[in-house]
This record gives sequence, structure tokens and C-alpha cells, in this order.
Amino acid sequence: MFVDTAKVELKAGKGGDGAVSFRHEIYIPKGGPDGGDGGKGGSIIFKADKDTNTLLDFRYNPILTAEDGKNGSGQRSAGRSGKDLIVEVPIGTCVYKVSSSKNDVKQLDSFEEGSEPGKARISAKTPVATGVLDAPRERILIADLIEDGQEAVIAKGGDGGFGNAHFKSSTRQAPIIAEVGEPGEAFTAELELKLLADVGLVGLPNAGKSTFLSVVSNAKPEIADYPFTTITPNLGVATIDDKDILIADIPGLIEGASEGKGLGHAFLRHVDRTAVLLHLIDVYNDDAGEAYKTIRNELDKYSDLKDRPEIVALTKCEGLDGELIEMQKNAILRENKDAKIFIISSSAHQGLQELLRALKETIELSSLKSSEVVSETMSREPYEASEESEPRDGGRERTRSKKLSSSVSDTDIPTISLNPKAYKDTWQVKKDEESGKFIVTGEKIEKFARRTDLNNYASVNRLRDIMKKLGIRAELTTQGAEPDSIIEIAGKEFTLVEDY
Ligand SMILES: Nc1nc2c(ncn2[C@@H]2O[C@H](COP(=O)(O)OP(=O)(O)OP(=O)(O)O)[C@@H](O)[C@H]2O)c(=O)[nH]1
Ligand SMILES: [Mg+2]
Repeated sequence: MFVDTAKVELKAGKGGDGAVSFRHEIYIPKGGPDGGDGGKGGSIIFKADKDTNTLLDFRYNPILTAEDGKNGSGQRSAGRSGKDLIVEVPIGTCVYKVSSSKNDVKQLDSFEEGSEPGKARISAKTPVATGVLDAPRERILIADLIEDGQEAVIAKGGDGGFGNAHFKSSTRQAPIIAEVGEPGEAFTAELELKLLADVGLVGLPNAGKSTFLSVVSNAKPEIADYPFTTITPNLGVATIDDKDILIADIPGLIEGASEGKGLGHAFLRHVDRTAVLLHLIDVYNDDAGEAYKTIRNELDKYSDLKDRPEIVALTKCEGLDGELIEMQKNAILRENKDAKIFIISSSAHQGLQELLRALKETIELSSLKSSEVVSETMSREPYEASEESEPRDGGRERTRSKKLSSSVSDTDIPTISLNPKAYKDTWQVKKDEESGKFIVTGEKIEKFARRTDLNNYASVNRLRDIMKKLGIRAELTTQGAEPDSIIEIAGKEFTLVEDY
């Protein structure tokens, strides 16, 4: 069954927790901290696959989950990363993140920042109104998989927390702090398949679209002498002058299609991404001009197609006298004096080469234009800040650059430094008048908060320390926060000062 839309729930893996552990070795009475890091949570990755043609599977399996990372353990043993979930989708699948509030969309901006190395991630931050009546909803295109084998990270797994081996400093020889792993990204996504083709066939039912496709290409669509023979799109490849042209045949349109009449205009999405529309008109129509106008009206209501280059062809013209053809041609020209009209017969193989050549030229022209549009891929900043105020290597700041392995010596463990200036503007404090809570937002501080184990007082104190260094504490006090005021960051709540 051909299914071209689906809704899925995505849940990427949680990062594993870092461990609190101390070396226990014979003859070493006070072993240093050796708690390993938690493993990264698995991400959900979509991969375009040429042998997958439908989104049907998602109707049966709408919940996609990637594996959690394992917790770290003693002897600086890092937890295993959760496995990524690779999901095959048809080429032309667009993935939209659906959010019901502005807040979600904001989160997405940071979510969209990056991709795994080597994984393409095309993003377009164009909110699309979806017309749902109740809650305001926004859809944002987060990935568009247009090539066989192309991958995109759709939901990123959470980072693992650092083990206590990271938290040793000159003033803190026996840290009992470890971070908890971050939750993986979780959200609802809508998938839409938009076939990718060079030419889209449009026209009234019975115009001869599928017959044309079957004659010029390798496709074998169903053909019959009644309207709406085609109920799902067909793709075929035609070759002209050594160039392959991919043609998409869709169900016929009728007047009112944009309001859902006939099969509606939902299928127009499959010609949405074609370089040129081939508008086929049955020469035996009472009035080819009327037929032309009917389809044009429907196309004009589908905003993306209005200005698409168009070629018109009168079909079934074999054995007809020139007068009737001329009359129909003029009727079309009365509707659009610039219409490019070809006279063809699929069954008698007449006029097809000329038509294909004209299509090829139009495609080439439009690809020249579209090459100016550059799609953007972005890279995610590595997580690099921590609270260490006293870097151990003579004041030079270093950032976390490699995974802790069980074989590295104490001195190999990167000390993680915070440069408050770099993140100065990334937080905001707002008092919620109703609850009296102070809500702190900001990409970095939220990241720290998500990794804080609220059950471990030392971890929470570390978060308080970071807040102090970032100037958040001062701002909280300015805004009237008391020692026992509740501070909320990334959904985690704690008091401004310990022991309250
Ligand atoms: N004489 C003649 N008949 C044709 C030609 N092309 C198509 N037909 C006939 O027209 C009828 C409709 O053809 P289809 O190709 O199924 O038309 P369609 O536009 O795909 O129709 P829908 O899928 O219903 O929208 C069939 O009976 C075809 O045999 C042609 O070149 N000459
Ligand atoms: Mg058809």
C-alpha cells in the first residue's frame, strides 16, 4: 500500500550516568577518584533508501526508540554508548517537528544546530501553519532526505554524564560528584513523502497521463478508459539524447480538487518538487481551453506550483485533421497566450521525442537557476564547559577533547574549564509570579542542570557554583530571590542555597 504521510513519536536514548568511585588498591590508602563517564544515548537516524517506497511501516510502528547509554563505573570505566536506531525511509521524505507551543520551537533551534560528523542534516527553519483548530501548532522542517543513502540525525541521544574522575581539583581531592546522563531528544514528528522527479504530469482524469508515462518510460502504470484509474503516484524514467528524465504521474485533478473533490489535491505534493509540469489535455475535450483553465485554477490554489514552468500537450491526436487540433490549440492560447503547446499521440508514438526534448531543455534551464540556492548544514558545538575554576595546568584552559578510557593516567584526564565570558549572554532569569519560582533559561546552564543529580548535594552545589560564576546568582538576588527560593532550570528544581 502506498502511504505518503505518517506521524511518529521519537525518543532518543538517555545518556548514562557518570560514576562516583574511588580507587581501592593495596598499599594505596587514599585512592583518587576513578568514576567513569556514562555512555552516550543512541540517536535516531533516518536514512534514505531507494528500495523503500512508502511510509506504510510507520503506520504500524509509530514509536521509535533508541537505546540508552550505560552508566559509568569504577576504574574509570566508561559506560557503553546506546546503539543508534537507523530507520530507512523513501527518498524524498521530509521530516517535520511538530510543536504545540512556542517553547518547543525554541528548543528546536538548539536542537537544529548540528549533526553528527559525516551525517547530513539539512534544515530549514520555516514554520508552517498546519490549520489545526485548537492548540496553536507549528511544523518545522528538520530534514529532507533527497539522495539514496543520505542520513540525518532526527533525534539526538543525550550525552553521558561525567564520572567523578573529572572533578578532582587542588581544592577537591575526593569529589563525590558525578553527572547524570542527559535525556535524549523526544518529540512528535510528521513525515511526508514528496517524490523527487524532473517532470510532473498533471491533467484531468482520462487525459492520457499514465499512457504517456508507459510509452516514454519503463513504468507500467494501470491504464483504463475511465476517470481516476491512477490512485497512487507512479514514477518512470524516460531517456532523451542520453539524458534520463524522471517523470511522476499522479491521479487526475478535477475542478474543486483543492477543496477535496475527486482524489483532492493531496497528490500535488508529489509534483511539488518537479522542475517542470507537463499539462496533458485530451484533444477530444469539448473545449480544451476550459480543460486548461480548470487545471490551472487548481494549480494556482497550490501556491508552490503556480509559477512552475509548464508545457502543455494535446493528447490522442493520431489520425485527426489539422483543423480540430488548431481549434483546440487556439482555445488554450486564449487562456494563456504564452502557452507552449505540443501535439502528441502516445498510442501512435507521435510528437513524443520533440516533447521530451523540450522537457529536457526546461529542466536544464531550471537547474541552472536552482544551483544558486545553497542548502545549509550546520555543526554542533561540542559540550566543553564545566565548573573547574582552577585549571591544573598552570591556568591554561583546556577543553574536553577525548573520551575517558580506563587506561589513561591521572594527568591525561582533561580538566574542563569554563569561560564565563563566552556564555555571558546565554541565560535569562524570570520570576514566575504565580508560584514564586525563579526560572532560569539558557542553553549552557540548562545543559548543566540536566546533567545534575538532584539527589547528590555535592552535584547540586556544583550547579550552584556554576550559576554563581556565570553571574546568575547575582541576578537572582537582584530579582529578590531568597536563600530558600525555588530555582527551576530545565525542569529541575532546587533552592538557591543549600540546607533549605
Ligand atoms: N486514441 C488514443 N487513446 C489514448 C491515448 N493515450 C491514452 N489513451 C486512452 O485514454 C484513456 C485514459 O488513459 P490513461 O492514461 O489511463 O489516462 P490518465 O490521465 O492516466 O487517467 P487517470 O489516471 O484516471 O487520471 C485510456 O483508455 C487510454 O487507452 C492516445 O494517444 N490515443
Ligand atoms: Mg492515470
